[in-house]
Amino acid sequence: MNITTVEHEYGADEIQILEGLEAVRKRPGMYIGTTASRGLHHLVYEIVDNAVDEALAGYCDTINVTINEGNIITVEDNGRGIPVGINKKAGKPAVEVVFTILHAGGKFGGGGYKVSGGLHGVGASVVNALSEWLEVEICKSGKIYKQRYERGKVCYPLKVVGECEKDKTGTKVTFLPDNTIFTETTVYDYDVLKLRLREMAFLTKGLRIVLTDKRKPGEKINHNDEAEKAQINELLERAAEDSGEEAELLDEVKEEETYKERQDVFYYEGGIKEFVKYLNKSKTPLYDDVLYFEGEKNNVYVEVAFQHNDSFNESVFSFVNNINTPEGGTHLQGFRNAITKTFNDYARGSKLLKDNEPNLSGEDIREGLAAIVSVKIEDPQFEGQTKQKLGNSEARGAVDNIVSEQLTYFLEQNPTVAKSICEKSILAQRAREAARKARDLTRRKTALEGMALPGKLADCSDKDPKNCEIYIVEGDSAGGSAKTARSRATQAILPLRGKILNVEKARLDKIYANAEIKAMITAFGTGIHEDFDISKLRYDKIILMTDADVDGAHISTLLLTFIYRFMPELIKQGHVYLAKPPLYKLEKNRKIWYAYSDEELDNILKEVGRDQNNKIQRYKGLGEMDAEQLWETTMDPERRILLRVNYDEEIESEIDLTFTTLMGDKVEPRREFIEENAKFVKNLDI
Ligand code: 28F
Repeated sequence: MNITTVEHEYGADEIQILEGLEAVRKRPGMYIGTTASRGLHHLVYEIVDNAVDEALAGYCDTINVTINEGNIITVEDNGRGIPVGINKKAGKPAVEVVFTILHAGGKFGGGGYKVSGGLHGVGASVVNALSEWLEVEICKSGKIYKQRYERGKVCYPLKVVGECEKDKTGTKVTFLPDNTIFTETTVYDYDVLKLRLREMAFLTKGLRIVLTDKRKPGEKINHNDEAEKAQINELLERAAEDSGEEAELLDEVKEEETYKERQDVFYYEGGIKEFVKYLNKSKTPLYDDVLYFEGEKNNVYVEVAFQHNDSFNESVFSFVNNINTPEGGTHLQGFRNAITKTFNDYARGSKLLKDNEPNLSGEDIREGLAAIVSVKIEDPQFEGQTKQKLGNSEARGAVDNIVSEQLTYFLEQNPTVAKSICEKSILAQRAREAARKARDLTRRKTALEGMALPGKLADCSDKDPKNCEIYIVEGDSAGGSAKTARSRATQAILPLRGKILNVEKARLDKIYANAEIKAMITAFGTGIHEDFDISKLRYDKIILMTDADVDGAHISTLLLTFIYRFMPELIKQGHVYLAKPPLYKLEKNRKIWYAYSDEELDNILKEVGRDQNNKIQRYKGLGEMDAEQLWETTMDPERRILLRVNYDEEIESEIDLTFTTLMGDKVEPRREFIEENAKFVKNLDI
C-alpha cells in the first residue's frame, strides 16, 4: 500500500519506521522510564553507552561529553565510526538505520555486539525520536559524513560535508531534547551526569571519559526546585553562621560563583579496583591491596574487586553490562556464596576458627566490606520489583567458581591478609552473638510485658499503620508541646534526648545498648538488617522533627544515618520525612503570618508592607512555639510542609560514600566534601 503525498512517496517500510518512532513519542515512558529529569539524563547515557560498546569492543579509548549552551548535548568518541555503507535489508546507510529504526543495528539481534547497559538497550533511535533535532557526524576514510533528523524524521540523506585526517575515525552525536516531551525540565544537572560517567569509567578500565559544561550560569538552574535549593542554601548559611569555621569557607568560595567552564576527566587504569579504593577513600582499609579477580565462564565475563575497611557497614554494589543492579541477583548471590564458603574453609584450615565454634555467617564476613561485582552477559534477564535484579542462573555459578578458585589461591599466598579478615569476621561474629542476646533480651522483655513499647513513646490510638505517623522529636520541651499539639488518633510522638549515637562508627552490640536507638527500633516494629520486615512497620510516616538550626540539622543527619544503615527500605519505600517548622512569625495589626524561608518572609513583607509596627520573631527552636502554634504550622496534615527523603538508586554507591564521608571518623574527606560542595551551595542537594 503506497501513500503518495506531494513531496514524498512513502513506501511500506517508511511507514513502519515513522510508526516505530511515533510510538516512542506517544509513550516515551515505555522506553526511557520517565520524561522527568531522570529520563532527560537517560538520553545521554543511551548515547554514551553506544560509545562505551565501541570501547568494550576495543576500538575507542576516549569519549567526550559536552553540555553546550542551550542545554544541547554533544557526545563524541574516537571509535571506528558507525558504518556509512548501505544496509542491504533497509536499502539505506547503516547509520540511518541505527538512528531511525527501533532496536536497530547489530546491537540488538545478538551478534555479540551489544554488551553495555542503558535501559536494556533501547538505543540511539529512541534518543533521536525524543530530540527536537539530532545530528550525527562520522569521521572515516578521510571524510566527514553527516545526517540531521528532527523529532526522528530524516532532514536529508547522509552526505559528505568535509574532510578529516586519513587515519582519524569516530562518531559525534549532537542533540537537543524535545521540550514538548520533557515538559518538566530540559536543564541538565552537571553533578548527576558526573556521578554516572565516573561510574561508567570505573566499570570500563582504561576508558577516558571527559565531561565539560560550556553553559553560562543562568542556564544551569532548573527553576522547579529553585525554592528547595534556596532552602538548602538557607540551612547552610545558618550552619555557617553558627559554626563559624564554615563561614569563611562559604564566603571564600562564594565569589568563585563567577562563570568558569567546568570539566572533569575520569580515567581509571585499574577499573573496579580503583572503584573500591574510591569507596574506601573515607575509611581505613584493613589491608593495603584491593583484591581483584576476573575470568569468563558459561559465557559470562566476571570482574570482582573488594577490600575490607574498619567500619561495620557493608558497601557492595553489583552491575550487569555496566547497569547498576540495586536489587542484586544471581551474580551477587554467587559472590556471597563464594566468600562465605572460602573464608570459612580458610578459617577452619588455619585453626583460626576452632572446630567447636559455629561457622562465620555471610554478614560477619561482609562487615566492613567494600566490593564491586561486575558481570558482562549477552542476554541479561532482569527480575524484581523494579526490574533491577539479575535472573540469569549461569551468572551465579560463573561468579561463585571464579571467586572461590582465585580467592582460595590468594588467601594461601597472603596469610597475613587472610588472618586479618578472619579475625575481623570472628570479632563481628562475637558482637553479633552479644547483640542477639541483647535483642533477645529486648524481645523476651517485650514478650513478658506484652508489647513493651518505649516508655517515652506517646502512641496513637488508631492501630492501622496506613493511617498513622510517628514524630521523632528533639528534646523534651518540644516533645511535650508535640504531645499536647498532636492528633491522638493518628499521631505518635517519640521524644529523643539530645544527640543520638553515631551508628556509622559503632558495632551492633553498642547500638543495642543505646536507649534511644532501641526505642526507635521497638517503636517502628520492623526489626533491623536481616530481621527487617516491612510488613511489621507500625506507622506509614516517620517524621523527623528537629530545630531549624545547625544542631537540629546534625540530629536529623544522625537519625538518617541510623535509618539508612539499619532499615534502608524505610527510605527506599518513601516512609521517611523531615518536618519543616517555620523560621519566622510576623505579627501586624493582630494578624499573624508564618514564613518558612527568608524568601517567603520577603514576599509576605512586600504584600503587607515593611512599616515599623511589624513584629517579626525568628524561631530559634521548636521549644519557642506553644502547642497551638506547633500544630497549625508543623503538625496539621492540612497545613504543614513535609520533605520526603528520597533514595535515588542510580547513585547508591555515592549515597553510601556520602554518609561515610559526613559521619565517618576521617576528617580530611569531610573537609574536602564541604569544599567540593560549598562552591555550588545553590546546587547542593543534601
Ligand atoms: C557518540 C556515540 O554511537 N559510537 C558507535 C559504532 C561502531 C560500529 C557500530 C557504533 C553494526 C552495523 C549496527 C563500526 N565498524 N557513539 C557511538 N560506534 N555502531 S555506535 O556498528 C553498529 C552495528 O550497524 C561499528 C564496524 N563494526 C561496528
